[in-house]
Amino acid sequence: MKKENILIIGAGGQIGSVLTEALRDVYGDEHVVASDLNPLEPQAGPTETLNALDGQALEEVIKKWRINQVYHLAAILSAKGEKDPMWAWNINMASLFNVLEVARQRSLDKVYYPSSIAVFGREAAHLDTPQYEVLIPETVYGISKVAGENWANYYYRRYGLDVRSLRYPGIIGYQSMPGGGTTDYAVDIYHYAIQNKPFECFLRADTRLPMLYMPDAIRGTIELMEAPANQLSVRTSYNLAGMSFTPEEVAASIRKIMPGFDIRYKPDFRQAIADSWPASIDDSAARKDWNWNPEYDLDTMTKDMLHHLAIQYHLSSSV
Ligand code: AKB
Repeated sequence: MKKENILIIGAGGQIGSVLTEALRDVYGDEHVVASDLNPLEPQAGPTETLNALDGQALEEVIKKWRINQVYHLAAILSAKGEKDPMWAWNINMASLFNVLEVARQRSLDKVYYPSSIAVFGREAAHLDTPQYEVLIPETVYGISKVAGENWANYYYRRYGLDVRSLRYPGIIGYQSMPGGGTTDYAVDIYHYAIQNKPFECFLRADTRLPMLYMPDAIRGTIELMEAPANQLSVRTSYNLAGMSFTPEEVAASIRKIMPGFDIRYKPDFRQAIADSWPASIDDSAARKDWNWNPEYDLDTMTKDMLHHLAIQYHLSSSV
């Protein structure tokens, strides 16, 4: 077992809950402290109830558990952020500054900070959006991620703090539910399908967005964090891609297994957000620097999602 003491902030969230388990498999239950704003259920390793806006509380948790790596996953996502932009900006930026400052002052070894495809706006190339592209985001979430990436880069260049980051596309998994994002439909759709319920999609049928299956996202995150520092040429945030699809394509993929699946379309305010994002991402820098290589495509993901959800919903079918 490797000797690290890791703190996850936002461990109750969609990615945080799955990443906590994966990191505990690598580093041992006792070496991964799961923290969240809301109290977490008792679990295999230590937990803390922590508001990342409280810098002093954050520092105390870091001291208490002799933390040397922080994964800061707490954030207000794209759709929720648009309901109260100033609130979202304050949460996303103030929590990041607390993490960066305590990491700098206590000379932590590494910090992980997720960014997002939301950093891009309509001025960016829509297809195969390059690593180094104009960043004019149209959501407060995207603006906070552009700023956050630049602060990550600043702390690396100015103070030598080893901050690493990925621009996540929409993440799809059966283990947890997303909240407040524009890509959330791509998780919900599977839950409706497995329960034989018709699904109302808040995006248009032809809205193509970059997506990634959870096992790839978790593996990519850990691979980036374990890569030798001298191999990393990007210190803002790496583009990360898996697949790209539209709602009608994911519905067609589900119908290969569940032919009766019914989808309707009722686009809402999230359509404008999706329209400002790329349809596909060029992740060649991640592939070159630390050998990123996703394993799942749409159909293999659909098969795996429906299989696991059938078990979760106690369905006897052999999906
Ligand atoms: C969202 O939809 O806001 C997130 C993201 C792409 O960062 N899933």
